[in-house]
Amino acid sequence: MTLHLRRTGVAAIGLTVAAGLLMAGCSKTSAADTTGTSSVTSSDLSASAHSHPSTPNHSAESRSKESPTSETSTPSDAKDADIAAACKALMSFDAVQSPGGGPGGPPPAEDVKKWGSARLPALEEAITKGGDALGAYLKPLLPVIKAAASDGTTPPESDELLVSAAGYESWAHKNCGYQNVDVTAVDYAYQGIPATLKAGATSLGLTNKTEKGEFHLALLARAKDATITTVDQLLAVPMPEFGSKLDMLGAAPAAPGGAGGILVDLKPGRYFVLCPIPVGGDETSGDMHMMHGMAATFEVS
Ligand SMILES: [Cu+2]
Repeated sequence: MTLHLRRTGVAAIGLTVAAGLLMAGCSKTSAADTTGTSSVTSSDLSASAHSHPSTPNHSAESRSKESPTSETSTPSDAKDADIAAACKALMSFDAVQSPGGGPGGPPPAEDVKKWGSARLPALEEAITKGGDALGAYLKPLLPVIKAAASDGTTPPESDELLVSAAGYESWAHKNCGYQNVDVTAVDYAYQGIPATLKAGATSLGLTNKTEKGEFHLALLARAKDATITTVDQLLAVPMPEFGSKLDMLGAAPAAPGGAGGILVDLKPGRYFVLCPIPVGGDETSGDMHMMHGMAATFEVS
């Protein structure tokens, strides 16, 4: 299976999907390349979405069952682990925003190198401190991040990597004691996003309960223009400028029936959660879930 959808939109908006593994700009699509020179266009935003079968390994069910089982079944491991240090490392890992690609192209190797180099120490720290349960999720990421750091290799599309990312996010959600936000994605809305959240370390988990078999994403962003405080105001921004008006903080991708997450240190202010996945997987329409209700906002105080 391919992961086109996971990089969808998000990628094109110049940010990374969730774990940041699925890097931006690699969409070969840009089919409707009516794109101008602006860094983000509607065709970029809707690039490369395909309906995607569910990834059974990290279904919503397994998210709630698998991790606790593996974690609680290794008490000796837990004793040796330094959970707080591992959590801090994961937070740092997620905080590195990946380079955006140019329209229709992958990010420059130099940018990928910087991204990989910034992430590698955090990943190694999390593997060292987190114990076996967390390590099992993180180790598949290691060669990918190393390759990015050493020669600027863009991470491949891979279900295994997505499952790894979902796995460590889920581990953090259960073990780090951060402010947890549990969001459910339906077609097309987010459920469970509170109007206000406290500042500080936060784990946002996304569970995809699509009935249309569509991928969903929780793209966390802040508007650069502080006068934009509502979803309507934000969505009124013309698509060619849309991406450039946002600071992207991360994205949680979730396959149908699956889950994803983001770790983020929230600062006071207004935040938006958006799903730029194209409706029905139609890459060329420019019609995205966020235009049909899959957009939310919250205030951090
Ligand atoms: Cu969606």
